[in-house]
Amino acid sequence: MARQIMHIDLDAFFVSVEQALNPDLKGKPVVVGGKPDRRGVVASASYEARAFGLYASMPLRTASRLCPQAIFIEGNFSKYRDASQRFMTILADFSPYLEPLGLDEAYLDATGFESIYGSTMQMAVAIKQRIKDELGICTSVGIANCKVVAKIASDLCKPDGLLEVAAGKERSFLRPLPVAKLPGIGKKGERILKDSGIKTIGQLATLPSGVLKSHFGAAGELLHNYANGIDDRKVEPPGAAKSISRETTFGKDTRDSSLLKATLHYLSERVGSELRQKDKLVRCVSLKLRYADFTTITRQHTLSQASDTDQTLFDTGLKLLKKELSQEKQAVRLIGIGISNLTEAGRQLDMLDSSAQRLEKLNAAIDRIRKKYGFTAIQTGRTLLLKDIFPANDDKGYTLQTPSLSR
Ligand code: TTP
Ligand code: MG
Repeated sequence: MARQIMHIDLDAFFVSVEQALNPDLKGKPVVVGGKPDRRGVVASASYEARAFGLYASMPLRTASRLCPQAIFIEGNFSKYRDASQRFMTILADFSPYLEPLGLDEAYLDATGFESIYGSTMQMAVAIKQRIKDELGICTSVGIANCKVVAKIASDLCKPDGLLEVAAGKERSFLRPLPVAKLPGIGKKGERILKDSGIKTIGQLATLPSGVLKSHFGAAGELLHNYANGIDDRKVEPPGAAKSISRETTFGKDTRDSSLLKATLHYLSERVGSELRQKDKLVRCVSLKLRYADFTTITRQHTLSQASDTDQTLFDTGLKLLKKELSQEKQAVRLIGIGISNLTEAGRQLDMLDSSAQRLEKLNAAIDRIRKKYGFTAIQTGRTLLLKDIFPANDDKGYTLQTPSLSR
């Protein structure tokens, strides 16, 4: 099932708070940032002020020249902090899967909530209405199957907008937009791309990821994915027991089962090592695969007993891998393993299970040796294959081919 991610952003936030507290300011060109005779820049401009060409970060003097009738306000951060807290509290009423980004925006995972509200669209309408009723502020909401598309959608439909990008339409939605709309492309990135004749996200999407890597380094692969409407990032509530994952993109798409297994084993070891460092146990193991045509799947399995051993992670991942590859014939571009649902390691292992105990001891011993001598000091049978494929790199382990994604 496609995910339903919302990006929610308050319109002209600082100005809207001032307008809610002083209705005389409504419908007028208003600037928060300071008086126009001051050095300093516009922090927030009302949409009426934007009609005169004003925008955030513009010097106040320039703003007052372009729009002399604008009302300039110093601003008061504690008011904005209070409004922000109330905004986030309203959102949390709608879904616990909430990830605040700064003061006036958040991602919300609404997958599975359709049945409660009728549709994600109707849920978004209800959210907008409550914010309007309780804070007196307009909001814009983007809905899509991933974060990056939802964020671009909310930006495009401002102010007081609501825009849903239907699953499967991500690429056609992004295609005509200027590259600057893509998060991560700043002024410099825009210039580099313009020099190569790339103006739209659609043009960017068709560039081979290698070309983007040469311009943007490790971020190139990510940009390539974003431009194609691919973004697997989860909505991560703050403070929640985070998931741990490791993934890598192969230099060349592959169906070679030894290479897939070896890589999966290596990634399982890396995940397991971090899990034990955090002194946690895990119940939910997931495998992620991206195929040659960029279709990306994740498959999950819940363990009957919480565990922290590399072997359990690998065995579970391998089962999921075998099942998945028996149904899909394409070559694999990326493989990853992740764990979620972390619990405190209360040593819940069944102490009668001597093989579980042995594995636990073995993993602890391997971790100690690796801590002392580096990750590649010990190689288990399966990862030995990697030795011939990827160069070992001090204590960080093998250098996988996309370090950005291998974390
Ligand atoms: P934004 O959401 O970027 O801007 P906005 O809410 O004013 O306008 P809109 O979302 O409708 O385009 O930023 C939120 C607040 O953060 C903004 O009201 C003021 C503050 N801010 C600054 O102080 N300086 C800045 O350069 C920017 C961009 C924002
Ligand atoms: Mg905003």
